Amino acid sequence: MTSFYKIVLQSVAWFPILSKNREDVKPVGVQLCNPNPRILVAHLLTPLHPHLLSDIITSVVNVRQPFFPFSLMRLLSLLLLVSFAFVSLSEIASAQTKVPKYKKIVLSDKFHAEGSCIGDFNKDGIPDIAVGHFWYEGPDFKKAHKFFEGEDFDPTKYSNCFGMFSGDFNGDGWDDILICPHPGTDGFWCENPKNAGGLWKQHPVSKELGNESQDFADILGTGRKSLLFNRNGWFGFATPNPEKPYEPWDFIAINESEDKRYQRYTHGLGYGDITGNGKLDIIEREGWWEQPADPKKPWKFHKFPFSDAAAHMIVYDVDGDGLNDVVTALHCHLYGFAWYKQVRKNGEITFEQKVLIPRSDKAFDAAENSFPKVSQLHAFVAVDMNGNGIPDVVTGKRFWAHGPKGDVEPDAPAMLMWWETKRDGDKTTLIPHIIDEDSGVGTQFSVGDLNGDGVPDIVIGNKKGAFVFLSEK
Ligand SMILES: [Ca+2]
Ligand SMILES: [Ca+2]
Ligand SMILES: [Ca+2]
Ligand SMILES: [Ca+2]
Repeated sequence: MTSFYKIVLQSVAWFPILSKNREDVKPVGVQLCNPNPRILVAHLLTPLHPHLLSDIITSVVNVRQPFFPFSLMRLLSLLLLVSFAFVSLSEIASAQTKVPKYKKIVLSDKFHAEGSCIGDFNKDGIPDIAVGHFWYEGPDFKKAHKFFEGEDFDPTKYSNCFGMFSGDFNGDGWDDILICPHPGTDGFWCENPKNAGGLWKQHPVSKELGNESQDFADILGTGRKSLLFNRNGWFGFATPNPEKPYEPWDFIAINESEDKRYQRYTHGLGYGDITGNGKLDIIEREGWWEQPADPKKPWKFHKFPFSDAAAHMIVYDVDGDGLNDVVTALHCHLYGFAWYKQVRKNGEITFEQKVLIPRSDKAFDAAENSFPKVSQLHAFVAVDMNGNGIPDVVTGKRFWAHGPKGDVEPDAPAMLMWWETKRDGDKTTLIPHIIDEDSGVGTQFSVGDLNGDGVPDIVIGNKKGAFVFLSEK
């Protein structure tokens, strides 16, 4: 052990810096407070996920210790910070190739929903999850609570839940749940009864809530998320009004005149800053809509053929050139997956297609084509899976989207996978990693850190059941 580490470790052994402030870094704090230097060194040399590192840095910077003079505290905190930063450099480099491992938890083998969400529904500080009409208590998700009407649905047909998003929609401090039911029917949110049990009271979000895979994001940058969907000829987003939380959400249409393309089963939407001016634009399969200075005025449409039938369309800078790119299914009921590199030609924005899985309505030989053989990518989430600070993409096969005979190779393995963003000059691409071959996705799913290790966990609801993929070492 270097003398530098000795000084730092002996210092931190005397006071509980980290365990005081943040529940989610407690395991590290407990180890750091242990006066046994071997444990401390072991921990410092254990690969640190960069998410966790940022939490630790936050905790150190925010530390308050009444027993030490401020300057000494600050010095010790800085020493600790420097030591973590020193160790982290090599860890960040190694994390780039680190593939997360998962334990599969089967919550149910019944078909309840094709969506899921994450929230703290009993307000005990531990993340819980919901799949269809049940929410499950963390951290083990064994105890289920029914919160709206549902049943064990026939997997050859459809459920009453295509998407779910959690948030505190009435501002009472408790996480509520938004339900996107069968496309084209009325969307609603369920009010958290604050541990009172029973079914949750329902409130309207929108009539005729359309699109097969909706999304939920802070489109206007106000700190309040909006539901992105389409409604009977109109494409736009609805936001809860804090003054009137129990009334239907305020809908802003981005198209100027009614358009029959926007119907209950429309495919494809997403959001991201395409122009680079800090405002989120909205993406659809036939182009993108530029956010104007006044978002209530019509948005400018830029035509571009991204996809024949998309699901969630993901926007981030894939190749790291400073321009945001688009990742999408080419057809979410057949084969086809691509990313589109944004390029500027004479100041105009356009895109170059980079195929990841070819667009095909027939089965093809994966080995011959060197593409993974997976069809029906009907739900997507962008998240940094390996902790290198660059978003990756989680997706999978929507199992039995149209029943056992309705789609290409309906009984092929129901893959759940993530695609690692691999930047390498002109050869930037996304590399597939299979998480599971007997689950897949539905029309929406959720990713978040359920067990506090800084590694994203995945919650799935689909026709095979309800599943959690929990990260493990
Ligand atoms: Ca909880
Ligand atoms: Ca609430
Ligand atoms: Ca780019
Ligand atoms: Ca985790």
